[in-house]
Amino acid sequence: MKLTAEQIRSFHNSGFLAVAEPVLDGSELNRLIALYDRMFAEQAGRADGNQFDLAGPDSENEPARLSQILHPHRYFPELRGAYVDRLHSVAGQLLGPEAKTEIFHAILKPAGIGVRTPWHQDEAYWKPDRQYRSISIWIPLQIATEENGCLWFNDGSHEWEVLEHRSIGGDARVHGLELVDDSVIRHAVACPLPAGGFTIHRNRTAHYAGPNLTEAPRRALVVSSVLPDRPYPALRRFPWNEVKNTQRKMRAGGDAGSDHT
Ligand SMILES: O=C(O)CCC(=O)C(=O)O
Repeated sequence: MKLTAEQIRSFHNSGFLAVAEPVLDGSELNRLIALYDRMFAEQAGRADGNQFDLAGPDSENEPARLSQILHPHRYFPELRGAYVDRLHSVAGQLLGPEAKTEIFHAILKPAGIGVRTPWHQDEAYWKPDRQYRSISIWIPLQIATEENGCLWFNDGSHEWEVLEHRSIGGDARVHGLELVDDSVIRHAVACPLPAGGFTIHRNRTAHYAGPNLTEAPRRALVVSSVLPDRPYPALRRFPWNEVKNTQRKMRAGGDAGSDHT
């Protein structure tokens, strides 16, 4: 899969790119959907803190409204496939040959009850003492629309510092983060996609997805590609992660704080 010069230029200018040409064919899509639904039905990774409700207190008694599984291929290795190699070659065109590519997470907005993913920058989840250069490739396993929760990006926000975040709703039991002041979002672009199409965004690009208002689940798989991180050249703190007190962290034995969403 080769990006055009215009796509590469647009990605570097805007901090995101939507590619409508599917990276998955019909049989790969069907295979991945079957695995995906099994994985979420079994709550793969829950005991390790890798499956949780990103948008709520993640209690055992309530259905997750934004269910996430980090590193899902550790539980379902069959999730890997030739599409990861195809995406690695796309990532190489943006980050260069040193980039390493792997499935990163799966995120499910259930039919009807799936809530919004508030505006955030991925780097806000990570370790503040490291400097990152990475991309996330978000692939819907069905059509993604404004009604079921396609991604939106704020054009140019990859150039921002990491802005102040907090746990969603200011509730430290919630793993998911949101920008404290989302009035900075002035150039939001919705990116609807066909099944198997994909968006690409940088580690600081501010992004959002609306609630799932449809009768069908919104399934998305995320592959990430990273260059080696380096020490951050100044003292930096992300206090919103220091005060988090999540069930997933407890299940992981207290060590699940800086994982990516
Ligand atoms: O799928 C979503 O709702 C949000 C995904 C996201 O924030 C990400 O992959 O970085």
